[in-house]
Amino acid sequence: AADAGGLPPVLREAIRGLATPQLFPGFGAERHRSLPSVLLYDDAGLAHFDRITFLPEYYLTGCEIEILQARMQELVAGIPDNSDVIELGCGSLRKTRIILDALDRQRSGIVYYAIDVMPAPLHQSLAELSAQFRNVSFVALCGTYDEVIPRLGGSARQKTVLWLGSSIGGFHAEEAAGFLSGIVRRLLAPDDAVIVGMDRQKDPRVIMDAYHDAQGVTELFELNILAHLNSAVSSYLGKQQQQTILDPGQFAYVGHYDEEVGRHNAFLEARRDVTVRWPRAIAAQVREACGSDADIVIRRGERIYIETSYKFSDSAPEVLAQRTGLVLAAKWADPRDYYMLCAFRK
Ligand code: AVJ
Repeated sequence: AADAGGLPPVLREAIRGLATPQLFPGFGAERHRSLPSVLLYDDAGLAHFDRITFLPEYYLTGCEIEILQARMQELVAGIPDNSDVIELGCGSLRKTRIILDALDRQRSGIVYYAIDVMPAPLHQSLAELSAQFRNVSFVALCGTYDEVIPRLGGSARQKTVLWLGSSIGGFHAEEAAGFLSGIVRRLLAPDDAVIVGMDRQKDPRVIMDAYHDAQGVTELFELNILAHLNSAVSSYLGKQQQQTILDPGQFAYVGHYDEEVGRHNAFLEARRDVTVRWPRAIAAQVREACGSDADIVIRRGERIYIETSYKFSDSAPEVLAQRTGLVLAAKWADPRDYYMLCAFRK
């Protein structure tokens, strides 16, 4: 039998998601083909996303920075000398720098752990950042949370975990609570803190604009998931020659805000009938992942589900606290009430 092992988990998930439409929370009995949203974040995807955070329509980042600046004293007050600050998914470090600046001026002995799956933003910034601060040392940890969290546990120092950018919005409610409970259990001691950025429910037009910017950057960002899939398969096969699983030119980005649930959903819609032919070199792995390596036909108009961005109600932080066994200590909003930063304590 052919060796069917070794497919990276994210590719396995991508292949299964494409081959077999699945049920998802909030879509009723409708099944969707899908791709794992982590595939959005290769170097190109991160560069697109960084551009998104500067777009006038994408208010989330600006609001979060506004809140951080307005509430920095309260934030710093909760972070004692000689404690650890751990940022989950630090991205481009734009916000990190604001927090580090304040900590450096007011605290000593802070260790700031920046965790991200992508090495690029981390290592570019590491040298640059660590040279700038006297009272904060900066440690970059590259990897998935499962890989990295075991390397953080065990210290007796007080911890503050930062989970910013409404990253929590990418998880369905049960997953978000499960993920956070895992952090609480594996990483936190009583009195340790978690700060979570949550985008709020608001006028649907404001949210739709945030995900349909005039310059089309969001569309580039979403379509790039296909280029990344193609290059991930290529590099798995160790070939110089680029494999094409799905051609980005055959898809269009479509996003919808579901006001009832409070979430934006992003899809790629086939512009014409599209056939996926698995490269022979991965046929065995495809069979192992989904039972068959038959061609897939994605009909014109069919939508591949890419990502969800939940928008949160007033009561969401309290519900999250209950589900994770945390105590909601503070809820900070921007003047327009578009966004909130929530501080929880164990
Ligand atoms: C990084 C997941 C918070 O959902 O708003 C931005 C990703 N997608 N524009 C979000 C995203 C399209 C973003 N998160």
